[in-house]
Amino acid sequence: PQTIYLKDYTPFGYLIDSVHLTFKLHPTTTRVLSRIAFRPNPDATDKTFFLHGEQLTLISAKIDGAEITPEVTDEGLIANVPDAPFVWEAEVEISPSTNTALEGLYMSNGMYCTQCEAEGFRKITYYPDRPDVMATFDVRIEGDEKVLLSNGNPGASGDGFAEWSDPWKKPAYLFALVAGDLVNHPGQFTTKSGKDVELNIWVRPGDDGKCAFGMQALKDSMKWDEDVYGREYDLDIFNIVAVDDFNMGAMENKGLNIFNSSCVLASQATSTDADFERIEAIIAHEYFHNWTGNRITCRDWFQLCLKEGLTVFRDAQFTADMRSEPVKRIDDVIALRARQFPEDQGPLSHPVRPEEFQEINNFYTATVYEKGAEVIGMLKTLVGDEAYYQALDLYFERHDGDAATIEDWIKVFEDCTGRDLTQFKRWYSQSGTPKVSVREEWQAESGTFTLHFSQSTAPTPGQDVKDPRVIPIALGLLNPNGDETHPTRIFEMMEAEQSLTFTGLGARPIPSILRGFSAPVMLEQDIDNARRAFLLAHDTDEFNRWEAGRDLARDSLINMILKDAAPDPAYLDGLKRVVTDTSLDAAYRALMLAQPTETELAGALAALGETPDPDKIYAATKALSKAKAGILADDLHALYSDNQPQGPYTPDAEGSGKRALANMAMALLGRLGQLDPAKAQFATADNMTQQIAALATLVREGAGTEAVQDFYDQWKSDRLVIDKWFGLQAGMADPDQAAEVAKALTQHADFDMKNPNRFRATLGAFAGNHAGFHHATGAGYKLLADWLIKLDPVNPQTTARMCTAFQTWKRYDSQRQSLIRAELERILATEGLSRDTHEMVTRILG
Ligand code: B3K
Ligand code: ZN
Repeated sequence: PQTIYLKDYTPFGYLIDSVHLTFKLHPTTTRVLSRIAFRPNPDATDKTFFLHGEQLTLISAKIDGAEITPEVTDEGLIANVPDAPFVWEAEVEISPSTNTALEGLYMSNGMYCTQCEAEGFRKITYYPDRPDVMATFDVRIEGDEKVLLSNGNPGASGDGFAEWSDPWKKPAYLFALVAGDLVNHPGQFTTKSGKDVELNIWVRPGDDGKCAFGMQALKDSMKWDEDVYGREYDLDIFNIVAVDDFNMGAMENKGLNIFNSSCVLASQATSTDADFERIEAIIAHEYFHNWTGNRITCRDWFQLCLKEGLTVFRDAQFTADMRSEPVKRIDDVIALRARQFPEDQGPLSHPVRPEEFQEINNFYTATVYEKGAEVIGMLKTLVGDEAYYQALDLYFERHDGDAATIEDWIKVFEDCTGRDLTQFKRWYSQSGTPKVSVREEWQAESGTFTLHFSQSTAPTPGQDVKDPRVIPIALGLLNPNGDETHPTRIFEMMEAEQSLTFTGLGARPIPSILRGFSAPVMLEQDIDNARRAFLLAHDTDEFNRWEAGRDLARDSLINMILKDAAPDPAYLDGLKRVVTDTSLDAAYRALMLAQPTETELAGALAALGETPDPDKIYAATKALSKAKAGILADDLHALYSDNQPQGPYTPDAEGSGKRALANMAMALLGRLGQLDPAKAQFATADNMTQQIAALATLVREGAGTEAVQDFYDQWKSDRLVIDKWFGLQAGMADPDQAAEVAKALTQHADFDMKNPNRFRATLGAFAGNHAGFHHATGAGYKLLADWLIKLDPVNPQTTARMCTAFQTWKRYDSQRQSLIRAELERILATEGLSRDTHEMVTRILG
């Protein structure tokens, strides 16, 4: 396979003035007619006229009306063209119904839909399928379906056809088409300059009752982007469509966002509080792309974080504003550590802006998205809020209509602030998670307190030497009484070693370091449990307060695993105080009650140079939650009943926080053998949050057989709920039975490997069942590998993504390592393996 390099970028030899497309829809023989006005690009030296095209049957091609015979390969075509403006016309045939890769034009439940990012448009027609070639599109769709949609504003329509025209120049990856017998949930928004926008969420008949929440989220997003970033919507209409078969969450096509139905359909009965929050965030994310991604797009795919990091950062700000800022921050850091840290510390490590790839779809990663967002958060911290929004204004003003680069992005900050950001840019080019160590020095006689910081980053694939980065470290000081004497300030670390001194102190202070997780680093502090318990009780920074509890829990678990220690009383006492402190909000207390996952513990052990033993981790995790249940025994009933939200169900921060805390209490009661609350809740719940939490508690305690069947009978006609049913069983199965349980689920009549949601719900959840997946027999590894081999020819993108389940393989003992290696090699030896999976497995093997 061919490797593409950032350093090889050259502009395309031609510019496009306009694109006209006509689609004559048919499940197996759709015809696509294109008429494209090209002219030579004065800034390009290479004038090869190469158009991408894959899996297309070329019917005819013309230049300025004259039929030509281009040179066609598997990847595209080359033609001789005039050194002057010319019109390209082509007719191709494609087969949407046999397109199971879900890239290009495909069919899902009888409806036509598209996915073109990153390089799917080349499966629709011949085109320079690269983000720096931008054009206006006029589209005519001919088909019998009731609803025919494309990007932009609607034009003429009638019996069997509809026309759309998008006045904004866009790259082909933002093209979209939808055709089907859909119904709409309508809405309306008036922009701040008074423009009326028609809003629609299009769904299959029967799903129309699940659109109201998404519609409100869309309106909230539109308003928020006006208020916070001054960004207004720019078309007469904004359409969202829900499709069942979709490789990712959603896609920001101009004016026509296409969503995985799981990321837009919401109802009290079928969606959990977490689903509601996720749906709100994804709707916001895709909407925010209209400016950060669409109006300003990426010059090439190496710049992906330009739109994704920024848009994730923006959607996180939105969620923090809509809900709770500290809770959102804690959730994001948990996710970053669970998904990005392992990636950045293993064989798949790559810079936020990668410099090479074989298959770009493999780089829609936690590093590009989540670390990309962290980098923007650091930039904002360093320049301050005011300069941040000024720089963003300049970015929108200077680059509107551009296909931009990270250099362009950094330059607006430099121009606005006069700061030299050369060193900061290392965050985009250096991979790996920096480790920051802190040593304290206290001089009692002079009242001087010094923090000595040092930073280092371990080598990563292809990068042996790391240079010091700019690390904004938010910190404050408390005195021994627990009062904050020095509020949060930002220490800008720029050297490998650097110190910060405080003078005139009456007593040795207790520092609170890396508040709000101000940089995506691993902090190493030589502090004892008494100090952590103190911070858990007194820190004014809610993030660090949570972090102190988390550290205590983790260390306690590690001591239980490595030294057969008993659960740490300092942790349990501190936890009890926080969890029963009714002045703290319920969501925060629920977060405090949670403990590190088994996968996170495996990572923590590996970081200590220990080999994680999945069985011991499983046992310790269970033992710690029993100990928590024990110490909280007298409080659990009250925690459970006091936190039942009153009145009708609302998926807002307050209601979900209470349900989260009550459900935790229910789960802990389960650990004490008290299953009545769970049984009653399962029987009477009027919302999915409570129903599935009760089911999980029953299953966890080995008392769920009947409830699992009841749940299936109740929900068998709802695909999204049945995904949860598959996921819960595969994810929670007893480690010794997990591979069998997961295998049986893949043999269930409702298992459908062509549906990515179902595949992920089953095998993704199984891979997340740490002790089950890593069972010493290797049965888990074999099951996953078997299914990856089966799925690859059907859907390479989803297959490749799920290979990441193996990315941490070098953490484990040599026995497990050789079992995994054998499976990876078996996958690699599969004949006709996709480029996607080939690249992933090769990198994972290292
Ligand atoms: N931009 C899309 C992701 C496309 C993934 C292509 N493999 C969704 C998003 O980030 O908003
Ligand atoms: Zn995005």
